Amino acid sequence: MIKNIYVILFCCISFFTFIFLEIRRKIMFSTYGYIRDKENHLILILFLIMLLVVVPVIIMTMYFMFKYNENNKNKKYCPNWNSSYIIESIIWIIPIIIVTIFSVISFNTTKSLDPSKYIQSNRKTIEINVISLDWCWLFIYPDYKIASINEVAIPTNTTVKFNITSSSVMNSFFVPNLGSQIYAMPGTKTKLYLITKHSGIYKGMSSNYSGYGFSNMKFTLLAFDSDSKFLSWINILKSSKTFLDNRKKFENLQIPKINRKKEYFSHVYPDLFENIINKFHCK
Ligand SMILES: [Cu+2]
Repeated sequence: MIKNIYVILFCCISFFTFIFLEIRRKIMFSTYGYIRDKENHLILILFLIMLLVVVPVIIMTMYFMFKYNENNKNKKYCPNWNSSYIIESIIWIIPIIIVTIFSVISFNTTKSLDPSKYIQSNRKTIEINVISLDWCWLFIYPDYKIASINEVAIPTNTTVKFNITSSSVMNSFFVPNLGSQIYAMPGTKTKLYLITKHSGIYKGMSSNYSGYGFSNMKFTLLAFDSDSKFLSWINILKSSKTFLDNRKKFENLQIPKINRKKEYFSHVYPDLFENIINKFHCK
């Protein structure tokens, strides 16, 4: 009787674990980006392969509980049993095969999702320069010579190329719902390609701890499904009264500040991004 309770308990725990994973999957998999879709696909495949291990283990556990139960009159008692080549082979070969499959799939997918790899789309690539500061994000549109703080806009289904650097310590550029993350490093330019599939407001952040004001170092990514909406956002920036037209104004931005509000600049002096990278190199 007590043994049966354990079985029921075991089944219940398995069932609820499954439900929990299912809910978690639903939340995790509500995504909107090309890269993130591929990542989810990888997670799902690995999850299914893992079930090939988990499900037999659950079944075998239950089977052994019944088979070697003291009430089972048909059980075979073999106190001198010491080894079995069949069992040894199974417990070594199957894990080796599974780990090999895991490694090959993970390696290939990870390699194909290299953030600096160009993603094809049938529209003109938009380039955005990103500078991480203490503790905010500065986005520069070199084609329009405008900039914004803590807000960036892109059109959907368009390849966006982010050139990323840091004017301070190391940070990490990350829009969780769209996929890949890449470091923003002083003196270095990193590249990240993204494509948004649906319009909306996305949360962006730094996923690399960088000091006191780090927890508020967040930005908003606006994805517009039409060029006119995107251009009207650009025009809002262009009509801003604040400029980023000299070195002095940029230095003001470099003063560490917590919880900086979004800001728009209608003019940015040329080569700002390159200057930031070069300031860390010896003259
Ligand atoms: Cu680094």
